Amino acid sequence: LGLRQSSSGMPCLPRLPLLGSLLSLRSELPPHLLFTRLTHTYGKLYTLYMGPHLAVVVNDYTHAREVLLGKGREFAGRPYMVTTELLTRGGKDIAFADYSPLWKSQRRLVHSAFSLFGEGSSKLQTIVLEAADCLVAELLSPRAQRECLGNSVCEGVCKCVCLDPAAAVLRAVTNVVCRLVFSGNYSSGDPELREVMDYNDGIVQTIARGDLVDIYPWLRIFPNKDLEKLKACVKVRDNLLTTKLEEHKESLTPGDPRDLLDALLEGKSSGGESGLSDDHVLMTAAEAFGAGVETTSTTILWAIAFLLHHPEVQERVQAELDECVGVERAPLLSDRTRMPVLDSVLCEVMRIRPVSPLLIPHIAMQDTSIGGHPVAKGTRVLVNMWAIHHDPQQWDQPESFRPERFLDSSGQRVTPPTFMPFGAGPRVCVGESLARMELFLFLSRLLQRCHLTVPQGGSLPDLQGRYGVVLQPPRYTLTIRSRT
Ligand code: HEM
Ligand code: PLO
Repeated sequence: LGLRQSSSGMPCLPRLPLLGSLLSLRSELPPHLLFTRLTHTYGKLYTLYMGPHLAVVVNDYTHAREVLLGKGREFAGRPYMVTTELLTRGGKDIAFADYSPLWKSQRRLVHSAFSLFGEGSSKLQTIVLEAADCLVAELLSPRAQRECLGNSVCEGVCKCVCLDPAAAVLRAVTNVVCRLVFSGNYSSGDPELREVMDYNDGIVQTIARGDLVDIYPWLRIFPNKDLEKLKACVKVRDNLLTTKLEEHKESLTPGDPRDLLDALLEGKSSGGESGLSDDHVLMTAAEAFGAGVETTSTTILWAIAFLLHHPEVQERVQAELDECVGVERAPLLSDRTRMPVLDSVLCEVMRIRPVSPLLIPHIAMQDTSIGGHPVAKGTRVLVNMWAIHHDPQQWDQPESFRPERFLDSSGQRVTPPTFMPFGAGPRVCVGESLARMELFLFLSRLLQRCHLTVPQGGSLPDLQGRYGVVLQPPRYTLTIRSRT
């Protein structure tokens, strides 16, 4: 078609010295939508230059599978970024750390620590249900009723509450993760909880957003407000977690880990994972904490937003809850296999609004290839999960919210292979099963006890996401009514 091609033979966006393809990437659109649109001109596999760095953009399932699974090990590296280096003390975490034997053992350790709380243990279930009950109590509390945004219309006569759920959801999820990571438990209004929520928010706003300083590291020598903000938030995080780490070191009982910090400390000193330093323990705990909060709260807020748009789906979920669980007891993880409707709603939410639409950038650790095209060591690979989840060749009417696509003709849950909200292969999300359990418990309890609607005279939530290190829904208000 007369398109420029890079040395690999893949179509390449126009490129200038030093700037790379940045001029062609200037757009109103967030990157995942821009990359998807560019497929119309360049096809589903193309290259571009982020400043001096060559990147391949993968927009289809077949090549994503090759990168993540078939050649997963070859593409398991991570690029250097100024912001993530600051966040992780030079890659002593898991998500932003380059591939290494130490990274591998860190991952293994976190995996086994999570299984302590997850499947086969009732710990996670107890913690989440307690947090979900607090959330419902807070949403329907007399205070919420007094502060209800709809009081000017109904003068407090109706018992429903109209509010923005974001802060309460974030608080509930943060509390679950505090308990899992360092056995913290905060009541609403606790200043330390506020501190945690504030620093997390500051980091989300400033980290790995594809900003110029991540492309041209030398820019860090110039004053940069975002970088200053990131440093300040990281400092607050470090003070808080260092105190927790010291407390844990003093009170740890060998062989009886209470939480993730204990499990990491044990793994570090058991010799099996030698090479792990206190910094690794701290960065891993901080990351599990950050990932646990941001991804889960974002998915819950997306789920509520789509249920407000589709009241008939909410009714179907509530009918399933009434039939499988009733009103006498809370939903349990053991109910999950009997509740395919709720499970399909969660899948559809993660398909239509993946929290991480471009995953985390991968890097080729050796000379290799994609789709037969040579790819040199050091090339970045951006997997556009948004494009894969919205590919009209794979999904019927991909822009429509239709949970039924995850059910077969007898109503059982099915998972198309092109559905990969957690990524796949050696870099797949370590929190996947934890996240799935948590999402199921939170949403089932919320929908068992509450009915959610759009406020009278109010508007439906905007469904365009705000792109950042996670794709967040814009703020919205809803009306909550108790179902009991
Ligand atoms: C990585 C999604 C929850 C910890 C990832 C990746 C995705 C993802 C797409 C990147 C995969 C790649 O780069 O190829 C999600 C979603 C979640 C979720 C959709 C919930 C709805 C969690 C939770 C935790 C967690 C609860 C921990 C408590 C991590 C870590 C990595 C990761 C540590 C880095 C893995 C690596 O680079 O080796 N996640 N995640 N995630 N996630 Fe999650
Ligand atoms: C969220 C803010 C925290 O303060 C730090 C943090 C750590 C891990 C990150 C997470 C943030 C955002 C979501 C990420 C996660 C690792 C894996 C996860 C990027 C920045 C996803 C969805 O890929």
